[in-house]
Amino acid sequence: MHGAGNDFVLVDATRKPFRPAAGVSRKLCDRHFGVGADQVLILERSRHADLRMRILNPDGSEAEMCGNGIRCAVLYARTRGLVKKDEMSFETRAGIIRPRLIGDGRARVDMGEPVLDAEKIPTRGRGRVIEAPFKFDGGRAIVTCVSMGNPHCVLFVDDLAEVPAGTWGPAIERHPFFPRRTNVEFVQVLGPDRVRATVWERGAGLTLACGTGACAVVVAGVLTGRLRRSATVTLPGGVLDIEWAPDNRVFMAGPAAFVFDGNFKVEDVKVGDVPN
Ligand code: ZDR
Repeated sequence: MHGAGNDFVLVDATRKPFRPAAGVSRKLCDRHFGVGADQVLILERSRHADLRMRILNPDGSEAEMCGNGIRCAVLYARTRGLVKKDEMSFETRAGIIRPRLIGDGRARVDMGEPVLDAEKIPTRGRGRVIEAPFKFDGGRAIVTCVSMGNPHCVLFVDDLAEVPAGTWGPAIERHPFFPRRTNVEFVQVLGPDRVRATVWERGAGLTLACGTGACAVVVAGVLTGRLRRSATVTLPGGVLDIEWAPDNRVFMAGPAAFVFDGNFKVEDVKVGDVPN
């Protein structure tokens, strides 16, 4: 499945458990030696919500939340009859998330409240990290940090085309200021309710879209006086509509789509095939 080009191998583990060994997500996500995806999503039964969603990055790390993934998960669960209602709840490491299908393959998701407390994001900063000067291997920038369950570091730039996202991204992702590493958003403001962004994802690299990242971008844009509370974020793979509501919750709306169904045997997933 994919959401705005952020693509996933979604494993339905509601009937048969799927607890992959380390390295399996790297193999499945590999576009040459595996299926090819930005993340592996695992759907499971939950005692606390309609379903549980786990998110594995290609490097094997487990993410707390995935905004584009949760839209795919709600579409999958509804279409395949796992849950027989348009609005449902998903247990994630970032808490209970509530997506709702709004027709035409689109979903609107209550992404919860952003976390701005520097230590909780987590960062090694104190208070809030808003428009903070930041030096890293290969450059310097002004950054704003937000957690949407997972950590994000937002950089506003004058011209997105000029930004070396492929080298700045990994340098910032692995900077010791971020104890659990971070996703990195490069953002060009086009107007008070429009931005263009590129995302370097923790554990995944450059992707075509990032749902939690789009939310973090709008929160950072509001906090720094650049954006209104409702804005569209254009990513390389599509457009997401984000609203930071007066009750402090962030809502995201965007597309989700099936690509194909397939089967693989876990024993055929030979992790050692994938070069480092
Ligand atoms: C960016 C993301 N694909 C989404 O849509 O929110 C989430 C994937 C997880 C991310 N790479 C992380 O936090 O490690």
